Amino acid sequence: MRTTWDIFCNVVDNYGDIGIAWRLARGLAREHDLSVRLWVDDMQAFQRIWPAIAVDAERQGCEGVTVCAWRSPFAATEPAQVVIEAFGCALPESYLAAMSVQSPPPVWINLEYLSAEPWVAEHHGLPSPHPRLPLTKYFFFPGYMPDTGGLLAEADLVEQRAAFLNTQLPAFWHQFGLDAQQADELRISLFAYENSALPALLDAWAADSRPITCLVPEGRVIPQLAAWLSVSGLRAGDRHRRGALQLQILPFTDQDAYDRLLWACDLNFVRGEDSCVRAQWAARPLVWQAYPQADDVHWDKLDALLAHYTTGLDSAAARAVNGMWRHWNGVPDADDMAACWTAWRAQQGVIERHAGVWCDRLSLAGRLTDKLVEFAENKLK
Ligand code: TRH
Repeated sequence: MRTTWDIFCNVVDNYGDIGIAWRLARGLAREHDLSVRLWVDDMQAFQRIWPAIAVDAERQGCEGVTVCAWRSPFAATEPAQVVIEAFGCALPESYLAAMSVQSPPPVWINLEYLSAEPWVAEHHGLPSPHPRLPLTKYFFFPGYMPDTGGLLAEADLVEQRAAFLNTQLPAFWHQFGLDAQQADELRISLFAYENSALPALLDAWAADSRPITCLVPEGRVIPQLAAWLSVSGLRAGDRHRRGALQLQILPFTDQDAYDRLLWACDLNFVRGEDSCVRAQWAARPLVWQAYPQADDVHWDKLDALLAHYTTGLDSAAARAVNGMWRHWNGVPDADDMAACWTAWRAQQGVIERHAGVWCDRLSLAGRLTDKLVEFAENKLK
């Protein structure tokens, strides 16, 4: 009998919660032959990152996963052997009560947000007994170090990326009406939250000495881009030129197609959690915009990842990466954007080589799906 897993995902905002829950569910079903149910409370958001999802279906099979609508009140359901509560989403009370009368009780795991901060390793795997019920919840922290829960990645990610780059790149550009890249051209993807540093970055790109093509999936930065271009609105397919910069709006695609965009571009601006990790696995330079949090606590997360990421990079290149990332995140002590961009451009070759080295180093953290399965199996014994 295959071990049964339930993953619960409450979509707070954006696409990170469902993006991670879906990547995890697919990975567990595909690579570990588990029977996985994914409970999601916002099918609309889910459909944005995976268009095959039917928004009205109570239950549907997709990619080997049983996708279930998480409704309130929650219908009586027999709990799985392993229960993943994504990002402390709080399980339905009736489901929790059903878990408490199972024998043996399910392995209950809270999957936490990813951070490169040093405290993550100390907290990874810690138990928390339920105050009333005979249940224990374990905290599972993804992370960049071997003593954390590791990172989401498909087992064949490197092969998939290489096959795409070897055989599919011309067709990939062609679908957007783009020719093969010119020798001195830089192709950049931009996935970001609203950002006050954006107009100055676009100015710097427009003033660059070499051509830059910026590809922007439809989303939160579109109004800012339209304002910078002095146009009334922007839609997928629109293309505008200002100086050296050509801006093109792309449709928001499914997760796998977005990966291909990251693999194809020379530099990727990413945000939040999942796209940041995917950009690292793309082995290309990236600029990360951390999910903004109250009291700027996300700056700690930013600096923690920067400290890891720039280890082994020579000091001028490390300064250039730090400058871009920190300025993009509104850290007040950073240089202005034009200076940051000039410094980044001067170090581009070094930063590109480092992106490949970093991607290899990431594997040392281990794969989250493998570690989660091992953790759960040990508890089930
Ligand atoms: O959407 P996000 O900003 O999600 C955020 C963060 O995860 C944050 O940590 C969390 O607290 C907050 O949500 C609630 O960024 P993220 O994490 O990169 O998720 C985006 C997902 O969307 C990712 O799985 C990739 C996917 N995606 C597509 O499928 N198609 C696309 O065209 C694009 C641009 C993204």
